[in-house]
Amino acid sequence: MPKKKTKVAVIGLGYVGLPLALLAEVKGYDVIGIDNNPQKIKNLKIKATSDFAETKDADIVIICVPTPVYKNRNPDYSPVKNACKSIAPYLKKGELVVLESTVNPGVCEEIVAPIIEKYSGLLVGEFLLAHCPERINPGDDKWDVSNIPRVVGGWNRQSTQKAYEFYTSILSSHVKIMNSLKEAEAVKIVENSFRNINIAFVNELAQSFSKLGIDVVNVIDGASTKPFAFMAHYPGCGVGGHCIPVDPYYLIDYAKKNGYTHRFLSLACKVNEEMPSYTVSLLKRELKKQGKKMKGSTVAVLGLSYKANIADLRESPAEDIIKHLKKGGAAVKSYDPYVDGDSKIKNLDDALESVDAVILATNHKEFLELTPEMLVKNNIKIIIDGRNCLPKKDFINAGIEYVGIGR
Ligand code: SAJ
Repeated sequence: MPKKKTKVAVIGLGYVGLPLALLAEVKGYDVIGIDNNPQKIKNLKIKATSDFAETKDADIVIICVPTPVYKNRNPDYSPVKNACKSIAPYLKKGELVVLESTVNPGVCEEIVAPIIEKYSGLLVGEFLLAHCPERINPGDDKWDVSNIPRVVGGWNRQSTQKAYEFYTSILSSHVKIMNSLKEAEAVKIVENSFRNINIAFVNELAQSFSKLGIDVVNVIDGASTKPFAFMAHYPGCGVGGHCIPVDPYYLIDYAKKNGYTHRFLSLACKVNEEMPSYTVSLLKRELKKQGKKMKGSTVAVLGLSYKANIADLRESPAEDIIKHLKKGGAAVKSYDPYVDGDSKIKNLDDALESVDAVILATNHKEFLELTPEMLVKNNIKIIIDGRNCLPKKDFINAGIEYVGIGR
C-alpha cells in the first residue's frame, strides 16, 4: 500500500501562496489551494477551491494572506483573522498551522492562536502553530520560493520541528530555527524596516546634496567600493509596494501598545512618504524657471507601478505624484506599459505628445529607451528622473532641464 501523501492546504494563492503550493506539489505533497477569489483559482495547475471544508483532512495548513495597513497606517489584521476563523472548524489534533504572512511579533500568540482555539475547540499545543515569514521577491529571477533561506519559529518544540521538517523537505536552502514565534515574526519586520530606513537615509541625503551640488548617486557608488560595512541603497521619488512602506508600521503600532515609541523608524517612514511631494516640488521649481506655473501645465508621468518591470500599484509613489500634480492644477497624462492606466495613451509617443514636462516615476526597461531627441521632438524642456535611471549628461547636452533625485 503506497504511503499516504501528506496533505498541505495553502490559504491565499497570491504571489506568495501560489509558488509555495506549486513547489510543495512538485516535492510530493498532496496540495489543495484555497482562495476567496474565484478568478485566481481558475485554470490553476493545482487543486484549488474557495471552500475551506476542503482543508478538513489536511496535515499542514499554511496561511499566505496579505497584511495591509489602513489609510491611517494602522495594521489591518482582517485577512489573517478571517483565514484563521475559516480553517479552525476543520482543524484536527496534531495538525500544523503555519503563518507565512508578514506580521509584527505577538500576532501568532495574541491573534492567531486565540481565534483558532475559539473556533476549533482545540487548545494551541493540541494543534501545532509555527511562523515562517515569506521572503518572495517579485520580479527576482535569481531568488525564488525554492532557494531563498528561511527562518522558522514555533509555539512549542513539536510545532517548530514539524514546520522545520516541512520546509527543509521542499527548500534547497538553509532553514534557521528561531527560539520563538516572536523571534521569527521579528526577523521579517526587521529585514524590511532595515531596508526602509536605509532608503530614507539616502532620500534625505539626496535632498541635502542637491543643495550642495553633489551627485548623491555617484557618492553612493563611491561608498560601495568599501568591501565591508556598507550596503548601497538609492534615492527615488518614493517607496512603494506592500512590504517596505507597510511592514514597519506593524512594529511601530505593536511597540507603542507595549510602551515603546519608535521615533527613528517612524521618521524614516515619513521621509520616504514625502518623496512624491518633493519630486513634484522639483518640477514646480523648474517650471517657474521657465516662467511657467504648475497650474495649466500638462505633465506626463511615466510609470504607475511601484517597481520596475512588474505591474503592481500597491502604495505606488506615482499615485501620490499624480495627486500632488493635480492638486497643483496640472493636467496629467500617465503611461505604464505594464498597467492599463489612461486608456487614451497607448505608448510612449502618445504620452510625450503636447506636454510641458515629464516625471519618470518607475524605471521600467521601456523607459530606459527614452532619449533626449524624443523630448526635443515634442518641445519638452523639463524631465524629472524619479528613479535616476536616465543618462543625465545626454539630456543636459541636448538643452533639456534634467533633474534627478539628488543628482
Ligand atoms: N526603493 C528605493 N531605493 C532602493 C530600493 C528600493 O527607493 O534602494 C523603492 C523601490 O523603488 C520601491 C520600494 O522601494 O518603490 C520597494 O522596493 P523593493 O526593491 O524593496 O521591492 P519589494 O517591495 O518587492 O520588496 C521585496 C521585499 N521582499 C520581501 O519582503 C520578501 C524586500 O524585503 C526585498 O529586500 C526586496 O523585495 C528586494 O530586495 O528586491
